[in-house]
Amino acid sequence: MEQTLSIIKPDAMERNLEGKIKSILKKNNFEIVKEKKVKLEKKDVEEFYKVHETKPFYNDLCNYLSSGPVLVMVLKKENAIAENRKIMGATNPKEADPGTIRKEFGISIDKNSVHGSDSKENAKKEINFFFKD
Ligand code: IDP
Ligand code: MG
Repeated sequence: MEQTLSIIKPDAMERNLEGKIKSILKKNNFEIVKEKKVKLEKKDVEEFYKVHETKPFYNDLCNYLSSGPVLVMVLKKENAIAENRKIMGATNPKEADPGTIRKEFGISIDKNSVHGSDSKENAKKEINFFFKD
């Protein structure tokens, strides 16, 4: 069984989509093994998204992710990383497949409702970032 990190971003939290997104995860047989609602400081987001620090959207991304509460979850399933990316859909909601979370709920490329780890290495790092025990 694999684990991945999922975040429900501020745009979705603000629209009270937490329950709807969690029910999509459960319907797709993800087990939510850990979860916490947090309001991140900008410096936390800067560290979390350090891989993107040279991108033109980095500063906006860090401001946005620290603009309101988010729900951070550890998801467990066979091939959880790829399976979660599949149900999330493409980064840009306009390009996401029908039925995906981003197609259904995403507003724009930045306000795309959810984050999901993209590799085993990053999943491990990201889970450890939020749940160091
Ligand atoms: P991902 O979330 O699908 O893995 P990444 O390329 O890792 O996409 O980008 C991280 C986040 O940065 C995206 O989810 C999105 O919120 C934001 N982002 C990515 N590309 C752009 C862009 O071109 N403009 C604005 N924001 C972007
Ligand atoms: Mg990514």
